Amino acid sequence: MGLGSIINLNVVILVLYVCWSKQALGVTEQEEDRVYGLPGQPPVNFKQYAGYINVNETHGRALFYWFFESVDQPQTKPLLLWLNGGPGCSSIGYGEAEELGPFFPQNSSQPKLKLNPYSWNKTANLLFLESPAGVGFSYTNTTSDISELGDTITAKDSHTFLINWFKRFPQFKSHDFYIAGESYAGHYVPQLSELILDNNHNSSEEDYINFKGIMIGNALLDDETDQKGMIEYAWDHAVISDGLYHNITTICNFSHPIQNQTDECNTELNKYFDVYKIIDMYSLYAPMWFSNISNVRSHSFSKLVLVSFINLELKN
Ligand SMILES: *[C@@H]1O[C@H](CO)[C@@H](O)[C@H](O)[C@H]1NC(C)=O
Ligand SMILES: *[C@@H]1O[C@H](CO)[C@@H](O)[C@H](O)[C@H]1NC(C)=O
Ligand SMILES: *[C@@H]1O[C@H](CO)[C@@H](O)[C@H](O)[C@H]1NC(C)=O
Ligand SMILES: *[C@@H]1O[C@H](CO)[C@@H](O)[C@H](O)[C@H]1NC(C)=O
Ligand SMILES: *[C@@H]1O[C@H](CO)[C@@H](O)[C@H](O)[C@H]1NC(C)=O
Ligand SMILES: *[C@@H]1O[C@H](CO)[C@@H](O)[C@H](O)[C@H]1NC(C)=O
Ligand SMILES: *[C@@H]1O[C@H](CO)[C@@H](O)[C@H](O)[C@H]1NC(C)=O
Ligand SMILES: *[C@@H]1O[C@H](CO)[C@@H](O)[C@H](O)[C@H]1NC(C)=O
Ligand SMILES: CC(=O)N[C@H]1CO[C@H](CO)[C@@H](O)[C@@H]1O
Repeated sequence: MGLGSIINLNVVILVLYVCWSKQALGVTEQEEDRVYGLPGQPPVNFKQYAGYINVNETHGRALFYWFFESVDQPQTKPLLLWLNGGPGCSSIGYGEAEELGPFFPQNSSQPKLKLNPYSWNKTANLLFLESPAGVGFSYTNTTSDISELGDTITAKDSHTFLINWFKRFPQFKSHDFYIAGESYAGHYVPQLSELILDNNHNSSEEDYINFKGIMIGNALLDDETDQKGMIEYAWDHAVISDGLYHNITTICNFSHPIQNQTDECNTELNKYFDVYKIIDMYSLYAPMWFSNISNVRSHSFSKLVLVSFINLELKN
């Protein structure tokens, strides 16, 4: 019996011991992830869980999640996965802590969380995922993974995450499942959706996901669609007039790269940009919050769009 087998045997004994002691204590992996309270957290009547799900054993990749049951009757509510964009934005730091999550951290000398009255937790069970590895609390034990990240790995790991998350939370497997996100999640959401749909066609019943729909805010899909969408949005929210909308849609061709638009088109686009000097394009009905952007006025559309996306990510 070589050293290897002694180590293997020890590992087996250790694994058996761990399994046995967990069972003896009646502790499941799900219960181990239960969060009973956070520093500075007001009392709440819903359950929350947080932890890691392994998505790739050989490379040691694990994704971090934070899950909130709906405030009442979680067993009757759908499950919603939320993804922030970037790429590189944390769904905990933005989605949970500033947008739709139940808790907003406060800037105070002591840890302090405020309840978010606009959280989506009344309607749905909320699952916030840090994705891909390297974002937020999600990690890999293989440093070279970080330079190989991209949409393909992100979608695949997120899919593996879901399969394994449902194994830890089997009571949610039959719930209607939705994916929502913003900005660069305009890539994440459809690509993960496609993987789920493909996999649902011929997966085992065990890996089937009861997938019902998607929602993307401020989606970054591709330049042409995004630019058309921004003009469309400005028009149907009465930010620009029928006349300007007509001029832009007849003069500009967004199939062309934005830096290749004609002078005639740019003249009309500048009128569109001028309006957003007095209206916050990310919150039309709220007072202006962001800094003076008129110094980018003369820059091209693409730069302004980029600035806008950066603004959004800073804000959201
Ligand atoms: C783990 O990740 C590596 C690198 O991303 C990939 O080559 C490998 O196929 C993955 N393993 C599994 C089981 O998906
Ligand atoms: C990463 O490495 C640490 C330290 O060896 C280990 O505890 C952890 O389980 C590994 N993570 C994964 C996902 O394999
Ligand atoms: C948090 O509060 C401290 C002390 O009042 C202040 O200096 C700091 O700028 C605040 N940070 C944010 C992000 O508001
Ligand atoms: C079904 O599984 C096979 C083998 O794994 C794969 O090649 C094929 O693409 C899958 N079909 C769909 C629709 O995902
Ligand atoms: C639309 O273009 C025409 C021709 O250049 C111009 O006279 C008109 O003022 C433009 N309309 C708006 C609302 O800018
Ligand atoms: C817009 O540009 C594309 C690519 O050059 C071209 O195929 C298309 O015909 C143009 N559309 C119009 C309405 O001119
Ligand atoms: C953009 O315009 C330049 C200069 O006219 C031209 O050389 C280039 O091919 C155009 N690019 C595209 C993708 O149309
Ligand atoms: C905004 O920028 C313009 C041009 O740089 C400057 O003239 C104007 O005073 C600035 N406005 C404010 C409120 O800072
Ligand atoms: C919209 C909504 O009902 N949000 C609730 C989420 O949960 C917290 C904590 O119970 C409530 O305070 C929010 O009102």
